[in-house]
Amino acid sequence: MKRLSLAATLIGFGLLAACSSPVPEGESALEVSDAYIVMPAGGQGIASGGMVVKVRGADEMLVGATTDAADSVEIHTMSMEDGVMRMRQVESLPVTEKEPLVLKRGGNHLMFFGFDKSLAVGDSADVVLTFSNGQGKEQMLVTTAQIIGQAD
Ligand SMILES: [Cu+2]
Repeated sequence: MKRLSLAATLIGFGLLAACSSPVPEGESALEVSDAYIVMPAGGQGIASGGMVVKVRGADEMLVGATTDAADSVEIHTMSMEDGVMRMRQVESLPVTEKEPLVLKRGGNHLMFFGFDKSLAVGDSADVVLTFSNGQGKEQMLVTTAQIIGQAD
C-alpha cells in the first residue's frame, strides 16, 4: 500500500479537528470527509474525485486543491446541455451550514490532471484544499483520499 502524505510539509497549517465547540462570530469550522479519487481507466492521466465538505459558522468557498498525486487539480461542475453531460471548470464552489458541498462523480467534482500512474486502487493520497471566506481570508485543510476503482 502506497500513501502519499504531505504531513511533514503541513505542520505549520495545523489540522482542524472536528468538534462541537461554538464557532466565534465570523469564523468557520470546516470538516472534510469521504474523499476519494477514481483510478483513471486505461492508463490515462486524468482522474475525477469527490468528497463531502461541511462547515459550521460563516460561509466558505472551495477555491483550490493540490496534491502530490497529480500535476494539477481543477474544480468542475457537471450539467446537462442539449442532452449531453458537460463539465466546466469553475473558480470556486460554495459551502454553507445549510448546504454542505458534495463533490462526486456525475455532479460537481474535482478533476486531477497528470495523475501519478504509480498509484493503484487501495492506495491513498493527501489532497490539500484551499477555502476562502470571500473577504480575503483563506484557510487550508488536508484530507486523505482513497484511490478507488472505476466500478467502486
Ligand atoms: Cu471534470
